[in-house]
Amino acid sequence: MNQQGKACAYTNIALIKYWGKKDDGLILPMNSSLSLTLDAFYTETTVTFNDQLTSDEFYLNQKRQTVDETKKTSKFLDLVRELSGINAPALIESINHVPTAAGLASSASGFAALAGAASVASGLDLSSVDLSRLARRGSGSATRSIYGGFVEWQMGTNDLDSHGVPVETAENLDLAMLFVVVNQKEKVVSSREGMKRTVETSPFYQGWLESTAEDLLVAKEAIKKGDFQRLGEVTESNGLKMHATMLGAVPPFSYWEPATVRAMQIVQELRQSGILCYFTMDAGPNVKVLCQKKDLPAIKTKFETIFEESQLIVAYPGPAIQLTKGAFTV
Ligand code: 2P0
Repeated sequence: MNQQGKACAYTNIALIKYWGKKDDGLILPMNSSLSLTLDAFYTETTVTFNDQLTSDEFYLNQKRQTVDETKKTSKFLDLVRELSGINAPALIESINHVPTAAGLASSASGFAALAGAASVASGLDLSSVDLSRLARRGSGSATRSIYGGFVEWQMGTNDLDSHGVPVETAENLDLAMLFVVVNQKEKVVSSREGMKRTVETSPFYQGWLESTAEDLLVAKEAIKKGDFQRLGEVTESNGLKMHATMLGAVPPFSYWEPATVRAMQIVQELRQSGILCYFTMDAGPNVKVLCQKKDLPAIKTKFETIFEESQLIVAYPGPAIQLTKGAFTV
């Protein structure tokens, strides 16, 4: 047996954040979230089920991963084996296309590509909804990387109804995102650990949940109407509120560094000078600036006065996952 599938999935950045799980095993979130899939960072993965192998073999960027580094991938493939009735181990070859020194390695594109490649290789003919549900079991943010453009991850109530859904988008929203890479080092608190600690200990978490539901409605309405300013304002506010919950956790933590705050100030200065742009940060110090394409040159020029050119990466809205059936030999 030698069954192969290939997938290319793009990463996404949440404008309305996912922060906290109500079910750690199934990865069911505490709140619905909304993201933009981007073209600049993606993962290409090939999965080959082969009963000649004695165990799963995982190569990331052409480097063989240790048994320990392969565990999360194998656990995910066990799900696919269970669904498809395949028992064979797999060869997993994955290339992360992230610009050098970006420090933005993403589990979103990684698990979306793995879900896509493995489901094709195993002969599972999944709908986008079912593929999104499957990707969710690897990593929450991967749920959204099955679709292109704006995507809502509807939290649902169980394994069946928690998945991504494309968001109705006005045609005039001509968007871009500038990544300001502050630090590329491994984060001290993983997002998985950080969100768990926040849910369990932060007194601000309840306030986050209540206001994020409202933020989601505002963001969807702004996207539908093509209201960039409203979308930007709610994006910036939602990200700040997520980071505020971490300061209330026990022990408290923050991902910000001095350069993170400096980048936030630059965005405010740009706005004061009449250029609309808005920041958001994830579980790390890097800053993402949401803007309209027409303003990108001026925004980039301003950031170049403080940051190195190599710290600035431009991205545009990106496509849905692409699947290819590989060689099929028995
Ligand atoms: C998001 N983040 O919505 C949020 C905002 C980080 C901050 O999804 O535990 O790697 O695998 O479900 O998806 C990062 O967390 O976490 C994330 P798991 P994931 O993009």
